[in-house]
Order: sequence, then C-alpha cells, then structure tokens
Amino acid sequence: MKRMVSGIKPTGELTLGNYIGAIKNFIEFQNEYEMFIFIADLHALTKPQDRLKLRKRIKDITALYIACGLDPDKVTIFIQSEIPAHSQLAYLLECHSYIGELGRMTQYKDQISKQAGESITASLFTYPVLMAADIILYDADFVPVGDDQKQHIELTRNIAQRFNSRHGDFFKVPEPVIPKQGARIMDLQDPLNKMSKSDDSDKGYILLLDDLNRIKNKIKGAVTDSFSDVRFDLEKKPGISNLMTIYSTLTKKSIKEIEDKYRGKGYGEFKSDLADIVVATIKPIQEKYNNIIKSTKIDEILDVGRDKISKIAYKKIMKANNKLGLGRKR
Ligand code: AQP
Repeated sequence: MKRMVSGIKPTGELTLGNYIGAIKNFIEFQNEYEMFIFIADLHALTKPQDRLKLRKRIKDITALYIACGLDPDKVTIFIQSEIPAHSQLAYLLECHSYIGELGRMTQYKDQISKQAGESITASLFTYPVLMAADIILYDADFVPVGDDQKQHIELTRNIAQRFNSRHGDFFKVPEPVIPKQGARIMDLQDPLNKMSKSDDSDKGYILLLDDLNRIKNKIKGAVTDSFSDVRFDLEKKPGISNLMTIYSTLTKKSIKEIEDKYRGKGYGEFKSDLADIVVATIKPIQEKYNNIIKSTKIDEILDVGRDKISKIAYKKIMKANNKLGLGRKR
C-alpha cells in the first residue's frame, strides 16, 4: 500500500479552507493509502504562540480530524513534537539545503513582507526544511497539499534527491497530490488572498467551530462584484467564483451545473443556498467534535499514534545518522 503523509499547523482554529483543501481529501484517501496525519505543532512556533492556546488547539485539531471523518483505525494520527526524529532529520537536511533556495520560497517572501519591520525568526526561513523532514522521514509516496504548498514539496524533492545522490539511494522522493478543485479557498472579504486561520479579521474566514448563524452571516456578507450573474470567472469575478468553488466542492455539483441552476437568479438566492450547504456540512462536524472533545479518546488515539510512529521514525533517523558517519558504527 502506498504511503501518504500530511499535517496541519495549530496556528489558529481550523477553517473551511483547511477542510476543503486538506481534511476532506484525507478522508477520501484513507481507504486507498496508508496515512500518517500529524498536528504540526513545531511549525506553529515560527511565530510566538500562547502556550495554553497552542495546547488547546492541538487537541482541537485532533478532535476535528476525527469529527470530520478521519478513522483512527485506518489513519495514524500523532503530534509532530512527540517524535524527536522530525527535528533531528531537519538538521541533517539543513546541512543539505542552501540559503539561496530557501530564500526563493514564496511563502517566506510573503511572510516577511507581511511582517515588515518586525523581527523575523530563523525558523520562518528554515521551516520548509522541517517540512521536508516531516515527509521523507517516513518515505512517503504522496503528500496531499493545497496549492500554496506545491513549492515546498518541490524543495522536499530536491533535498531528497541531493541527499540520495551524495550518500546513495536512501529517501523516497515524494509526489504532491493537489486537489483539482478547492486547492485554494480565498478570503471572503478579500478574494485575492487565501483564507487563513491566523488572519486578524475574522470576517474573511469560516471556522469549523464558528457559531452556525455567524457562518451564514459571513457567507451572506462575502465580497462579490457589482454584477449579479452567478458565473465563474476567476479574473473578473474572484469573489463569486470562490463561493462557487466552495459550493461545488461541498455538493460535488460541477461549476456548469451551478451556473445553470442560478441563471437569472442573482447573488442573494445563491448565497442563501450556499449558507445552508456550508451549515449542513459543518453542523454534524461540530456535534461530533463536542462529543469527542469531552472524552478520553483523543489522548488514547494520540498515544497509539506516537507509539507506532516513534519506532518507524527512530529506525530511519538512526540509519540516516549512520549514512552520514555520525556517532559510532552499529
Ligand atoms: N484557504 C485554503 N484553501 C485550500 N487549502 C488550504 N490549506 C490551508 N488554507 C487553505 C491547506 O490546509 C493544509 C494545512 O495548512 P497549514 O495549517 O499547515 O498551513 P497553511 O497553508 O499556512 O494554513 P493557514 O490556515 O493559511 O495557516 P496560517 O494562517 O497559520 O498560515 C495545507 O495542505 C494547506 O495547503
């Protein structure tokens, strides 16, 4: 069975973008692949975090993974920081990465322009290497990611190939799996920017744990254009096109079917229907989340995940150390 690895960082509460671009696909893949899904808590530290909020989010994401439909009997779920080999391998890979290539990462460039004038952590620069370690530590065949992570997977492939060419075939070179639709759900207030969980304004994102009425209001208040035809045109009508993408991914209706259904009907009716669709998706997730978060299930799942993954990770990092001549020969 081919192996898939992916994770989400606990920098905020999960958004509809994380659901459509990542979790929904994990659920579809879980019958087909051996899946290792983690909570990328080390990645959250590239920016300062409140420790109690971070700890709560780690549990929330685990509960939401399950509430959204990940089956812990099929998928191994674990916390990244509980497996020290991630950081150990990241260092070894940093010794095989170049400042030039890391400086070309678009996400890094975006972040430094957003944080202009602030102190930038070294980890914001090096985290793509940690991401590479997260993946190749497990010899993943595939990595399901949203559009924005494509460049990081390309870097991962380059680092793995470089290591292999210097030290002999050792890491599997992974392939990204990017959803055909919904790989980049945009901000509801600023449809030219990605919906992100750590955004300052909460009107632009829908959280999986948002109050249901608030979700409806956010959709009804989403920025569209001054025309009223429900037509997909990313360039001229980014707002309505983003809403149509959400509609299409949640209902499996094609964009053409949606255009036909709302021809001559205007944005009001479309937005109202979409609000109902989003609420119908999120309501059962919230109900399951509320049950799981109160139970002891989360710790049990994370313990099982940690124990299984530790063994695999330890073996690989020891072999990597050996390859590089570190420590004593065993
Ligand atoms: N808006 C989005 N549309 C589609 N996919 C998305 N993903 C995130 N936002 C969208 C996908 O979710 C997975 C986990 O993301 P992450 O938390 O590890 O990193 P991120 O992409 O940086 O997510 P955020 O929400 O934007 O976090 P912050 O605000 O902290 O930077 C990835 O597969 C991602 O593509």
